[in-house]
Amino acid sequence: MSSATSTYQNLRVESRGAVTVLTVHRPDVLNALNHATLTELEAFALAFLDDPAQRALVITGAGEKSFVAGADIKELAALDAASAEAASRFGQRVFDRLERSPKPVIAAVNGYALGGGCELALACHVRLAGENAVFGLPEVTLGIIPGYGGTQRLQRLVGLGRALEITLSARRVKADEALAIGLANRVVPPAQLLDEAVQLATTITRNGPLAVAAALEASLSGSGLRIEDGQRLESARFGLLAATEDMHEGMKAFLEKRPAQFKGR
Ligand code: DAK
Repeated sequence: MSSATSTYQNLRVESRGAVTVLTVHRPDVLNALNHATLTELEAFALAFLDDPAQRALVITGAGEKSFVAGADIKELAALDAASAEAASRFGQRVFDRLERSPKPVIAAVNGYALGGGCELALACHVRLAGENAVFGLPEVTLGIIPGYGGTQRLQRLVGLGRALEITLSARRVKADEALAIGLANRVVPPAQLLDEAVQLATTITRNGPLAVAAALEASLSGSGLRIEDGQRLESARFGLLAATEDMHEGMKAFLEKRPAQFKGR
């Protein structure tokens, strides 16, 4: 079954051309992520990655108030030491699948992105924020720490000092500040947010898919490496791309002053 037509309890999936729009849909709890939703998110991610017709993903939350207001606190309250670690590893795995996607993943942050919701946005490649977006990691107010990669990804995006201040104080970061510190790529009026995210995703889908995948892979793998090793990785990816039909088509199309027709090979 294609990722665009599968049905889920807590997710809504819609296809806009080659772009999939995924809406986390638990409006009664501001789209908080429970285990069932994370399980569906993983199944969705695998189906999306497997679907050649879908080339980019936009993730948003149901309603006008919240992207995702965190992990579901009712479920968190029931965890013990062993189950908490396992639950954390599971959520990390699901978010890793999104981050490691060779197809771009864009968060359209339409309100609260707190705790696990902020971590979901952090696992996306690009974050567009509605003017009403509110980011934050309030976990320490609950006596826990972020468990879905937040202690690792936030510092890579905004720097260790800022990440520690945000994590330790648990304060909320509004859209303008998120933009200023690099947590959001852009701030957009709420009514235009989804369209703008889909438009950006569509722009990316017009580029060579193998090149997009290689740029994602080199950038993400490289961010944990010494620059020399990262550059070696970049050269290796460049070498692989030079053997593709798409590279020859891209350059030929430029010289012939026409749009390229990429085939992904
Ligand atoms: N979980 C469960 N229910 C939630 C929720 C959440 N994260 N956020 C909101 N809700 C529910 C509310 O309880 C309320 O339900 P009812 O009372 O109507 O039954 C409903 O959504 C509407 O929320 P409010 O009435 O509170 O709406 P307001 O506009 O007044 O406030 C708010 C919006 C977002 C400021 C507020 O709801 C809020 O503070 N929510 C909690 C935000 C939060 O603390 N989120 C972070 C959760 S901690 C780990 C894995 C993951 C994590 C940690 C460890 N391991 C497995 C170890 C991650 C942790 C987190 O994400």
